[in-house]
Amino acid sequence: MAQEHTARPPEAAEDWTIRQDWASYTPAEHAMWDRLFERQARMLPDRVVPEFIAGLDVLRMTKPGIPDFEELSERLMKATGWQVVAVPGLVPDKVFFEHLANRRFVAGRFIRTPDQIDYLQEPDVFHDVFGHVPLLAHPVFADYMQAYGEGGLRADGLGAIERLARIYWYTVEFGLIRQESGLRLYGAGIVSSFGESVFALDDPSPNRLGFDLRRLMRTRYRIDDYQQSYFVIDSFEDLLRQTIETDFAPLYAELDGQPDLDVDTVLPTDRVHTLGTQAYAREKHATA
Ligand code: HBI
Ligand code: FE
Repeated sequence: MAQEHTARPPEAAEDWTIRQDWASYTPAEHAMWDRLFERQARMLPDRVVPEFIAGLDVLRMTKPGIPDFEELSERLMKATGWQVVAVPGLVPDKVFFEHLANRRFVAGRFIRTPDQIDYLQEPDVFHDVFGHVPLLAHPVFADYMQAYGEGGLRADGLGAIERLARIYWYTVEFGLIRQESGLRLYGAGIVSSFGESVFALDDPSPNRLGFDLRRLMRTRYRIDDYQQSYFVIDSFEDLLRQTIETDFAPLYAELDGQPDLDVDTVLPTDRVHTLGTQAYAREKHATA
């Protein structure tokens, strides 16, 4: 993960929020949003879960330019009681969870520059807002995000943040969902990435495995390239139910005795949607 802020910058409030200062975006910054938006909007309709497109619509995110968080929050508040607040970059885990538990999504206010169009380390406003916010208009997904924040606050006291971060990574950021029409994207890290939106569904390289909470919590992840395994949920309802019904404290203790799993491991117990060739990863990360 990108470098986290260690000290709260002076312009940030106690809870690390800053003003978005929407009026200060330049035409070039709005144009960058439009360019990214159009590229994704063209490709996503047959790939992303339909609830994502519905979210773009209800939140009026289809209008040009970087969204104004106040306006966006007003619409989101009516839909599911969530808000979007600006932060200076990555915030400490506890601050992050505290916001989610209170139905506030923290978003970067800056936008990538043209030389960073396909890769950047810190989440910018396009990743955070285009990637994450549409599904927050979906009642069940919205509840899942809050439950995740509450779970994070409890995990923080149990020294289990890394386990919980893996769940976030393989669901909220890089999750796939099974629908009648086939596999669809819902993870924000995928839907905000031009390359990964194709790779995650179509490339023969990665594994696509059935979602299993315990299994996810043992699985390492890569932050520097496309994922080598994606996990497929059956529905948002099922994801929420499993998260709410699981008593995590004993689970953390149990998992402490088990080895971590590598990014490309396939277990005999996995429900395999696709057994990946790992050709992309092997070529890209060859160390021999
Ligand atoms: N801060 N702004 C921001 N955005 C994140 O997604 C984020 C964060 N801080 C911590 C964090 N994510 C993760 O470590 C959690 O998923 C555990
Ligand atoms: Fe994200």
